[in-house]
Amino acid sequence: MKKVLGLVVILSMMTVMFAGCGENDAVADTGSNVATETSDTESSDAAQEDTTEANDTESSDAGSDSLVVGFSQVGAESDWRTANTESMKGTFTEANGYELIFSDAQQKQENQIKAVRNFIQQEVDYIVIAPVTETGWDTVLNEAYEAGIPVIIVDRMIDVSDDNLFECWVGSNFKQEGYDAVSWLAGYLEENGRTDEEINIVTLQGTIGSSAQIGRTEGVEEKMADYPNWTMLERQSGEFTQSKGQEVMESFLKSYDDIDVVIAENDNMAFGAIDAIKAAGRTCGPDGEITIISFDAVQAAFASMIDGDMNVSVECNPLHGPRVDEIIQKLEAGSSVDKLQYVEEGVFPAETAAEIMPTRAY
Ligand code: GZL
Repeated sequence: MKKVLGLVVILSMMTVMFAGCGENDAVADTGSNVATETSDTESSDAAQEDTTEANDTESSDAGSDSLVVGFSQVGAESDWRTANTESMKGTFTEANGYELIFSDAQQKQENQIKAVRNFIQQEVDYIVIAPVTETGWDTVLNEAYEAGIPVIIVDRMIDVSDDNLFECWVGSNFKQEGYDAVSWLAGYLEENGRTDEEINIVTLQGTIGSSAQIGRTEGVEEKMADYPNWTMLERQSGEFTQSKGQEVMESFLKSYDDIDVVIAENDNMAFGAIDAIKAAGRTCGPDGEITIISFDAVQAAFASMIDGDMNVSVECNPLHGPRVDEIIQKLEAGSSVDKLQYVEEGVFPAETAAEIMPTRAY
């Protein structure tokens, strides 16, 4: 009710302020990198100005009886992240009974914390967070808890002192993804008569401290112990981006002349590694010198496998929107929800990429 009254006051003020403006003029840009569309929750834009310098924030149009969801997204660092954002924006629409306030934290936790405080200030109905890293969430989640706003975590996990600070988590089993990568490599080497060969591996890690990086690194490390003839030459973070992945791979190629396998903890870093390998006059992929193992399995990874550059991509499902919608509807109906909800995932090798790519949703 508070929100409706505030809205009437704000809209009256807006009528006076913009009397001479065209009907659909967007709300005046409130500062650099803030994409704010005209919405009937103009009061939220004033509150959002606190995060102007920190987040790209946008609100969708909505009716006053819509459920207001504040979503703090990591950033836009990868194809996977784009697909994840599209899934959330495609789900939390006015037609589905929602108003979405979306904030892009540009991969900085401090921006996510600002965005969550902004959501609390706006008295949203639900807060959804895709946390950039696992730690540092207790204080702001306590604030949301005190404000009585349920928090749902998607994608990466958080490490908090009390798991009552969030309703539930939807995401991937990252350690299992690491196990799957090792299982694929063992099978691939066996098929090629290389089971007993000395295998030298380098790893492009994701954002250090993110559960995707922690789980994939730990999963690979744990299962590699079963293969004493495999050596992990070095691991370094490529921060889940293509440019940094290429940069790190260039340094690996300068340091080691006997790399057999690259494990890239996401497809975009794999694309950067492939560019670096080719620029160095080397070859990769099923018919190349260096085997490329990646994670995410976005459509561009299938294209890379079809082009003969990448050997395999271990899927990481980004389509969390419908799952979160289902959770919110259950909570609205007073039902309980499972604390941890894993999404289904597979392993996609180059051999079947052409056949499967047309069926891929992202
Ligand atoms: C995984 C997700 C990771 C992806 C990357 O769930 O957190 O972050 O693997 C993305 O592509 O940047």
